[in-house]
Amino acid sequence: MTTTVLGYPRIGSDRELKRACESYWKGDIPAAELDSVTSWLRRTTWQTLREAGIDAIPSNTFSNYDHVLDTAVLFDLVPARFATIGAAADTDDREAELRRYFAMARGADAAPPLEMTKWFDTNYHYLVPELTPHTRPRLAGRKPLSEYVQAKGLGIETRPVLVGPLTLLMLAKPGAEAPEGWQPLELLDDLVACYGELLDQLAAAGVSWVQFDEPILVTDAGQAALQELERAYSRLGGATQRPSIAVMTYFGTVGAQALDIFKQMPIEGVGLDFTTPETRSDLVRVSGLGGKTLFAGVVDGRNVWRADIPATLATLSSLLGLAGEVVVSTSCSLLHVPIDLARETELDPVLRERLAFARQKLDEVGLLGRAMAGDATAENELERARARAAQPTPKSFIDSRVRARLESLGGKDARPDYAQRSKEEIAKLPLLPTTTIGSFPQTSKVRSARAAHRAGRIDDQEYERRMRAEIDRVIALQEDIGLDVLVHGEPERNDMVQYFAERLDGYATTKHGWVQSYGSRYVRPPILYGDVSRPSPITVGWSTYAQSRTDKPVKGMLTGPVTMLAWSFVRDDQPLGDTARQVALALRDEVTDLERAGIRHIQVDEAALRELLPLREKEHSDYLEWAVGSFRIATSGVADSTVIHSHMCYSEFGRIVSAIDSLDADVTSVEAARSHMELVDDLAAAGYRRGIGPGVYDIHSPRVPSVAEIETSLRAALNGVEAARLWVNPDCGLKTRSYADIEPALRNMVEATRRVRAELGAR
Ligand code: THG
Ligand code: ZN
Repeated sequence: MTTTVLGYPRIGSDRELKRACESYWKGDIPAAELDSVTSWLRRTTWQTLREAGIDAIPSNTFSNYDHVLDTAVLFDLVPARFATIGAAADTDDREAELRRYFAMARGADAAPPLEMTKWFDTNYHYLVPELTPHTRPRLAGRKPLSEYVQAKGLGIETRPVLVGPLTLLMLAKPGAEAPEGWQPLELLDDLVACYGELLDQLAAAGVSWVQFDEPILVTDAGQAALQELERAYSRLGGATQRPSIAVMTYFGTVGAQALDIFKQMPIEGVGLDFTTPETRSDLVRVSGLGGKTLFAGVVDGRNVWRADIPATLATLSSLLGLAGEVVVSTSCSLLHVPIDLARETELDPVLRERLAFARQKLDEVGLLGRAMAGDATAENELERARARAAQPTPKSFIDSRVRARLESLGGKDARPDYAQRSKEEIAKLPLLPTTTIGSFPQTSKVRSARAAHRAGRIDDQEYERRMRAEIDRVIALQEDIGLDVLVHGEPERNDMVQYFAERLDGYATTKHGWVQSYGSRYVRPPILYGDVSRPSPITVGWSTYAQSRTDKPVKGMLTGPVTMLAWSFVRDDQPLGDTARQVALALRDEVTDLERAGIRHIQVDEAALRELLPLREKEHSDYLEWAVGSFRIATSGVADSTVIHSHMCYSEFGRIVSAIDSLDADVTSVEAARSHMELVDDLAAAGYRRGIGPGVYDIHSPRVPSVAEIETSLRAALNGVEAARLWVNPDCGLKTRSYADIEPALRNMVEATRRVRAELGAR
């Protein structure tokens, strides 16, 4: 049985892409040098795939920044504000091309960048194309062809990968100039014509297979567009001189209806995600794909666990009668996992032998292919794989005390009704209390102290001294600015999820396990492998120290259970909800310890509550139930006077407004500056009656908001919420900003609040 993967990480095993891009942006290297690094990255990837024995190797999976942006640029879907960027530039076409490309990604002087948003339910973010009725798609680039030609020059035949037309248009948004109600999908026929032209070009170069990625089909929106799917691929498939077409779907099941349409379409291959159990039963329901090739996504492309080889072989065998040919594949691109487990020499061997990163997944795909072909070279490995699959969960992963505690907690996850709770802590604060979301700028001093401590160049005592000095500074600054509820500033944390994961049992962290989050920004998601508990207090020391430096209340800062899961690789041997409740229990210990130590305000951030919402509506209520439930486990162990805060990093709450109310926090801060406080109205309409801190200014913009602007925001908010429930804060943490930006902004925020208070006749 032949083998393939849908894509491979492109950042390089030592983050070469990040370094090259960032150097290029700084002007330290010319375009030619960036291009030579990326050329090397592509070559290395293809060679890795070939050496691993992958038969059908994808190309055009590389990107300088984002593959959706690449596709938009390929078809000249470039908003007018970028049209002149680069064009006026000097003689070098390549410099000009890159200047415009990166301007779309990162913005340029007068041109704000394209909006960035999550790629389905992964932690990868893509740039959202902006289209209008005046957009004229045309084949304007050669990237898929060039990559194919580059590989061919190395003697490697590849399958160019394209974001499919349906997915591209459905992920795009109407530009500001588009009339109300106009949808990018109206450009489908024009765009498909351009894809057709591209197919001609690729066919002429000798391409035999092209991969069209259509993950949109696993969403409700995609399901509503099956007619457009059929129209697009009937056109593309109708051409006589063209490569074979494979339409790949992933991140879930597409359902029997789409499978039926696939069967009728004039295409040669279909990729399906077999990590979702319904995929196989749907395929059986439609009696298979006929003579088409099935790219069977049996190796999970987005988790870090080794495949269960015997079970996967059984799945593959069960597919044999359901398609013309079956190709062993990954469930999605390997973009979403770290590159190579071999680098992680410090992981516990018991855990390590259960993991597979991208490179190891290639071996799994290869083994499955050889085993299905009855290849004798597979026998020894198969023997080992069978033995491994038969092993029980290691004892060190199991903590029966955690399970017992969760069970005995029973219904004790509720505080007294919000209306009945003592408001004594709130009563101590002025009307419209001012606060921040938690983190303060990470200065180079703080960063180098952390690095020195990690490397053992300074001892615990010296590290603590430096962190305390930073806390002193941050507390004094907040007092000086006149904020009401202070924070310690989180100098001890780099990535909050990483920080907590390092301090919880049942969690492991990696040294080199980088995964692209967006552009040149990567994360190292920790690995949650076992029952989770908190061996000892994590933040209590820092928070109580900060509280000892001021008479104002200091807010404790924790990351919530849903966000911990959303930004980690999580065990797949039990429901996510069970895992979330375990993390919640560990956080509950921290929350109650903070309270016992005298902290009266405790914030549990759920930055990713909206992110983890399933792609399908029918799964929403289940998700929200455990998500809300775990937040309540984390926060309900406190006295009713303790103020529980939560924070969310976005304003598209549509489907989760009532869940936000159910979290049962006393105060919720959210991003709202850019949505002009509409959110306050939405929350009020949904019956939200608690404290609300709609961000009064956008921290992501380096511009310092004026006092008048913030006053306007506050007045807008006061239209939707009575003053007694309104909190005043920026819309997100300040970690990524500099003191030069945040200090004047916070001073203006406090001044604006004073003016509005005076108007209301309050202090
Ligand atoms: N933490 C984690 N996951 C996340 C976010 C996070 N996923 C979603 C969102 N936030 C993604 N945003 C970012 C923002 C900044 C960076 C990465 C993802 C970033 N990374 C540093 C870099 O690439 O240079 C490395 C950071 C590090 O040293 O750990 O700046 O906040 N887990
Ligand atoms: Zn935020």
